[in-house]
Amino acid sequence: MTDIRQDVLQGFEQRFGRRAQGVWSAPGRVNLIGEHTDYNEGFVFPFAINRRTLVAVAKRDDHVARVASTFSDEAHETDLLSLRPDKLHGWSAYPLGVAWALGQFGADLWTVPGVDIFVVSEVPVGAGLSSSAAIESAVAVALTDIWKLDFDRRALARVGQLAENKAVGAPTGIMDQSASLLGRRDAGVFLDCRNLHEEIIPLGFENADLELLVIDTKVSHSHATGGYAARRASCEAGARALGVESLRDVHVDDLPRAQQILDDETFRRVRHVVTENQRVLDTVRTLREHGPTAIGGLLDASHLSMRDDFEISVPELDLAVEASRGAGALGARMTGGGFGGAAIALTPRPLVGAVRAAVESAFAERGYTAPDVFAVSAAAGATREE
Ligand code: GAF
Repeated sequence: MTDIRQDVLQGFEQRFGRRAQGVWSAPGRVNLIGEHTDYNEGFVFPFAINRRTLVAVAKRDDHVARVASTFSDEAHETDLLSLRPDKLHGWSAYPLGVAWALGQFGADLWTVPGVDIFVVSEVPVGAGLSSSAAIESAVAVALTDIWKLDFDRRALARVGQLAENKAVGAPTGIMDQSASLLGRRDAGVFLDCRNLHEEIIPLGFENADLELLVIDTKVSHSHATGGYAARRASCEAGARALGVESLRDVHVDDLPRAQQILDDETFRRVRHVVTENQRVLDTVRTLREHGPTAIGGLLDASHLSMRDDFEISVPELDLAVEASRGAGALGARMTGGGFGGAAIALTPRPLVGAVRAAVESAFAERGYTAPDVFAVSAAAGATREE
């Protein structure tokens, strides 16, 4: 048994004074490409990573749900029958928000048993690797099993998204939960966010002797405040002004007309989304036709679009991208919602040390907090561990 499985079982026993019924897990994610396209009904291409959140769960003989974890002293307790998303607070909004959201999707919270849930995570919080989707997805699969519900993974992704939107208060899309639930080893999840049709695409990093480095800038961000919602609102305003249901319906060829109709800022937001959708399609095609060493330019272009058009980068992310490219990474970009978090750098394995050193020394020179640089690989999605 791995250490983290021991931790979650022991933590459960210490906190609740009995044994857990089972352990479930779900991974964080890296988005290879396709940023702020999900809520515009566009394309994304993330993968689940080899860092997971584990939950140990046992049912109770009443209607109470209790949650506790290793990352917070705060434990929470609520009656399932009086769960309200606006009454949840702190980290418990993630697991208890999922219990509430399952009810919204048809689970009968009057008949299911109460539960004790203990959470342990190796997905860093605030690093842009979606520790939130990892908790939501782990709890979603655990409760689905314990409560004997008949929800498929796409429905569970929507459950996690609803919890995030209503209980956590972040107006996010469907990408992170989809990656965490649908991920496969060594493969990316190419998702059409309009119909949630997914295709599992082999990444081939290992055979090409490549590492995907994550550079956690330590600039913490939250999507429940500010910039994320503002970007989403700009996209919706752009779609309305262009007379389309969503920006998915705008194509690269339509951009000159869009520029005549929209104000400069809205146009640049729209241009990011429209060109990013195209870059996702190009990345998938290039990967298939020429392999992963050929996708670097698309990653670079994505970063520039987020920096200049969507304006969601920060100086630390730009520096991470610049320094890793300068030291030989094939392509690099910020990943996730932006305003902090992590960059990724697709790096030939022999250059990993040089890229890490270049990023660390560039950060030190500017007086930035030391970044955390580590390799991730594509891993399986949410599962029952035991
Ligand atoms: C965050 C959100 F949760 C996702 O839904 C997505 O919009 C992403 O930012 C940006 O691509 O991770």
